[in-house]
Amino acid sequence: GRRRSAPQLYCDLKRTARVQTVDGTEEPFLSLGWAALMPSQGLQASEFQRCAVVMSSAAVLNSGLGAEIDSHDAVLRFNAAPTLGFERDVGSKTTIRIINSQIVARPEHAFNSSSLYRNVTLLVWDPARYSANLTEWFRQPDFDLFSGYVEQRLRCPEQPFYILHPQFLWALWDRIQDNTEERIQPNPPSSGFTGIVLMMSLCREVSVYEFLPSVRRTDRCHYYEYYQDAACTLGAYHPLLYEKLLIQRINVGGRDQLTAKGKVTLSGFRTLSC
Ligand code: NCC
Repeated sequence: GRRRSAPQLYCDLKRTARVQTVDGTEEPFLSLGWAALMPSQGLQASEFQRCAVVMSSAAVLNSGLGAEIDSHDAVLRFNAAPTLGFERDVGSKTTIRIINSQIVARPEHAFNSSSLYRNVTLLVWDPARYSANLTEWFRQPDFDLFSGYVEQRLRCPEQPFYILHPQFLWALWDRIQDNTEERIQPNPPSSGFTGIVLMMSLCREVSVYEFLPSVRRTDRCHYYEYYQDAACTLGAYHPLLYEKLLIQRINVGGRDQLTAKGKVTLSGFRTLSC
């Protein structure tokens, strides 16, 4: 792929990376009667003005960004990232949480009892093979998200809880590959990148914190855990480095905001004339 200009990248993303959730109209979900299981309101029904996306990076520690983050109309967080005890740096508001299928499937995350996953809009994803059909994926997900999903829908039908469509994830991957000369491994984008594009489609303006690291960058992985692994910031399984290069190209915020706050500002798709 050849490198595209920032306006081209915005328009490519807006046109091709439409947020799509599993809605029960395709097999195998159609025959399984999942249309009735899905939330009645589509995800796209929510619209926000200013949104914040808070990465789980340890670089956010000692940032004092909590109040700024909470001033947004909606805040997106990831996986098991808590706010309790970290309010000064990450804020306390959570509107949407994106989780990968490990959170639902692995007992240590206590998905059915942890308060992290209640009272928020929840989106789960699982890596299907590139261009695998939904039936193959349903039979053999990376981690079994489907049983936990059904249980949670029945237990808590009022909670907006969606499964991200693999086609959406691979459309994002295509955009990342388009923006680079190198051949990227066909692994799905990180939850972080997926969340950024989701918010670009729901919000007028998106502030992203500690995706592109600030001066506080560190080899420590998460703000809420002690282990060190540089791959968390640069990527091993996910094409994280390439995701970050793309986001850097479409940042409309200042350089000082990036260095001091690890903050990137992006325009929502609604504001683009393309
Ligand atoms: O680590 P994770 O991601 O939950 O982080 C959420 C998103 O924040 C961005 N990030 C994180 C740490 C860091 N130092 N720099 C960053 O930029 C990334 O964009 C990341 O997506 C995931 O994407 O779902 C991931 O999930 C974890 C793990 O499964 C969950 O935390 C649950 O425990 C994955 N780690 C492992 O499986 C060991 C990680 O690879 C991706």
